[in-house]
Amino acid sequence: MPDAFDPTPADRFTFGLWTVGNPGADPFGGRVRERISPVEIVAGLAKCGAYGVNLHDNDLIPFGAPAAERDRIVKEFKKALREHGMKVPMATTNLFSHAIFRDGAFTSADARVRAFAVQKAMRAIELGVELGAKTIVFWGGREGCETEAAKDARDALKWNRECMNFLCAWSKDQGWKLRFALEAKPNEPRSEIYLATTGHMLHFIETLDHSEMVGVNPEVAHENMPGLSMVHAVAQSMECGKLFHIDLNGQKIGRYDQDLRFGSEDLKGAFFLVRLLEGTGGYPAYTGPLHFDAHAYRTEDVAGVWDFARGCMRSYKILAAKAKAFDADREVRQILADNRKLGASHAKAITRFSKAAAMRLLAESFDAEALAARGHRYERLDQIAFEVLTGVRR
Ligand code: GLT
Ligand code: MN
Ligand code: MN
Repeated sequence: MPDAFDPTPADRFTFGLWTVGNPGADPFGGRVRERISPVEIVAGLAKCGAYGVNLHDNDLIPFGAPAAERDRIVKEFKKALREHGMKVPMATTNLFSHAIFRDGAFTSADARVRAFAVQKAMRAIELGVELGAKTIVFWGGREGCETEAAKDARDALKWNRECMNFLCAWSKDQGWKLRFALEAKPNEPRSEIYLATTGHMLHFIETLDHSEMVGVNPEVAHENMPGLSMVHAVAQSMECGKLFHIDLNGQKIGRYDQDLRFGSEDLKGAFFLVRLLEGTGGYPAYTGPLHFDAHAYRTEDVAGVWDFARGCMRSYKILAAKAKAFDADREVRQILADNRKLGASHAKAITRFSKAAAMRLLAESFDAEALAARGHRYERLDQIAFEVLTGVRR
């Protein structure tokens, strides 16, 4: 039975070809289900109510395919997109599967490999542009090392910067209004990863020639696997105008990159993330595509893959409704307003430095014991979040 949580294209949900197309292989066993072809994925996702599909160059076109084969595949794929009204908002480059990238792509010690990687990214970007993509994601899977004896991490950073600068300048020279989004993953597949977190990426971006066109693509799993907060990574990215794209999924802390169905783990984390993205707490909402970088459990057959895809989208919408309810709750609003009100007289004292403000502040006397004695009512707030989430409180 359709209900208010069934997705529609207006919800802006997207999946990668590599996500629903994942046939369940892992390092310990081969695939467990048929590979769903790109054309079938487009049809299947459209049927589920998705807005679009994203891809790596090699999700669609095999590595090294001759030009004629490339053109035939792209033509067929575009036809499917047209027929099903599906968009390709984001494209990316596979700079990790082929053995040539065993020592990295943009950070390979071999300059010929770095040049090849940039050329491959250029071709992937051309493909993305041809399909209508506005965002290009860079996940440097092999950018790292096993031993520090291999190269100085400062060289790796410089090489990475050179490649990004080259690609930004080339994209601008082509007259494209593309945005690049850098994705960090901390724990795999190299032993040590360069630029391991969204925070590392945010600083690296500021060192680029065209930093204005470069932002981040944080992923739930990648923040949670080392125990970091996705909510904080996304909040910081939003606050500095750098949340260009997002990878939604589920993850247990401390494990490998699980890429589980969105909402299936850390329900409260997912709830506060959706609340942030939807802007129900006050700040402007994120308006870009909502991409699921996840895949079905290895236990599933193809029918289970579509259960998985629908589940990701429904869970997001259910959490969006819960976020709305939480922020409309009178008691929640009251507690938050009370906490703000208490400090109001002092908020101005430190917003802007002036000699006079510094003098005033130094002359001020605070009753530290009285301030320390006050409870903040966060236990109550969190319990309300729990009760809203579990449906006990409406
Ligand atoms: C790979 C990785 C993802 C990235 C994809 C884009 S590929 O699955 O683990 O998190 O987003 O390159
Ligand atoms: Mn992942
Ligand atoms: Mn990802």
